[in-house]
Amino acid sequence: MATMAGSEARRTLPTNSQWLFTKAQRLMPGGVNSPVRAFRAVGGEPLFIARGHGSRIVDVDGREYLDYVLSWGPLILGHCHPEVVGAVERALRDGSSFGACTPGEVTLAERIQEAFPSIERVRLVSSGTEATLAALRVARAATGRDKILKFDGCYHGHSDSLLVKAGSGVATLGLPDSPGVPRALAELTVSIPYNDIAALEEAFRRYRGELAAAIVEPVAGNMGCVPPQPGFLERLRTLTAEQETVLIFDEVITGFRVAYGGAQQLYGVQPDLTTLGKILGGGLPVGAYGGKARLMDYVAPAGPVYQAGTLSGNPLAVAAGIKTLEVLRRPGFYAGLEATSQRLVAGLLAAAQQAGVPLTVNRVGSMFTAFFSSRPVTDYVSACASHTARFATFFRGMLHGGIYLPPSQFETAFVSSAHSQEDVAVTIEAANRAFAQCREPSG
Ligand code: KE4
Repeated sequence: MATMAGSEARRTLPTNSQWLFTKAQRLMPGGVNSPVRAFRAVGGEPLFIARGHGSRIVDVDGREYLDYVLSWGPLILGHCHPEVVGAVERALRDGSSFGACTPGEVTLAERIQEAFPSIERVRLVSSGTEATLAALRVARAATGRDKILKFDGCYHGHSDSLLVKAGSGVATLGLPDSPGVPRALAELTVSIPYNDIAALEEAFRRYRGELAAAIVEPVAGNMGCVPPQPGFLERLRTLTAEQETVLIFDEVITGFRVAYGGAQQLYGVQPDLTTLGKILGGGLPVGAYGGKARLMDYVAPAGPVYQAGTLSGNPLAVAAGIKTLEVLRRPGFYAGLEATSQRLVAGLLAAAQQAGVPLTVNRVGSMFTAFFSSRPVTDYVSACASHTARFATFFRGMLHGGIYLPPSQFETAFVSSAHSQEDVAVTIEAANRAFAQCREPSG
């Protein structure tokens, strides 16, 4: 009979991540500082990351992974890019924060205007959530209207007006998508299906002259990657212009990602306001909102719309952002990223086909999502029809194979300039093994 000592010996000691997660759950809600990190959509427990370098991260147990989360998009240059590290180190030696004007924020604002001609004025903030909530406030002030239009499956941060899900029926008043969001506020948000031009026209017919703003991810990233169908953004632009509704492109993900000038450069549709984040901060906390001067000059102290922030334009984040954009502007940067991303996705599709696993991959530049679905994914409903259990199996198989994917079917994976051809080959090899685990049991 096994003695206590023997059975104790057989029980594996918790990993450092497991030990830390047990402790973290007593200290932070769900043990995390942002919900998706908790791995609840894929099972298992989250890894605690010790460091990153280039295309890779290392967890607190010394395991190394190829990283396709890249901090949810900011690290288009990979982890610890030497020029970005150097820029932040130099800035830190002069001070971490002043709460005063600095030359760096002027430089970054210039870079933003150069990249986004639609942005005549810009305000730096510290997160994408701040950027979108402020942009909505400007639109409501400038139009004197209260209602806003968003799209099912698009996420714009956690401000109350945007944590709203579609009401029953198309183009009906919204419902809170989280406890704590007042129903009266949620009813000011109309949410309609993405890529649905008929629903778009119905919304602008039903709420003619009432919509302060329409906010959209010009390439959706938060239901997984879903590109705009031909004509969708153009129709949205026409309808918003006709009714003097402020068109807001939420380019927190797509800005500097799908092109240096974001989705508005890629698709040739210019919004009235743009929100930015992620890559703009090179891995440090930054957000921004900007656009037509006639709108942005409503913002205090130029105008009456109040918005403020202790760390807005933080010198370290600004230094990281300026350097990151400098590297992005170098000849051939996006061509190289496109070639790597194209090769990776082609390899994943081939591996899935080889394993007989139905897979649809949506990709725009270096953002992509592998949906476990045999049908096209063009909106939130078709995204939700994906086989999420099979995605979770694939995720765990890839993690076991040293590949760190976003821990949710409804998130977007990212490629960086640090991902090499060898990294792609290793990833596809791991996918061959992981897809084999996803196959329907034979018989
Ligand atoms: P932040 O407040 O998280 O900086 O940005 C909010 C936001 C705004 N707009 C878009 C299009 C976004 O994707 C985001 C945040 N993205 C998520 C991932 N899809 C951040 C990761 C997380 O929530 O932990």
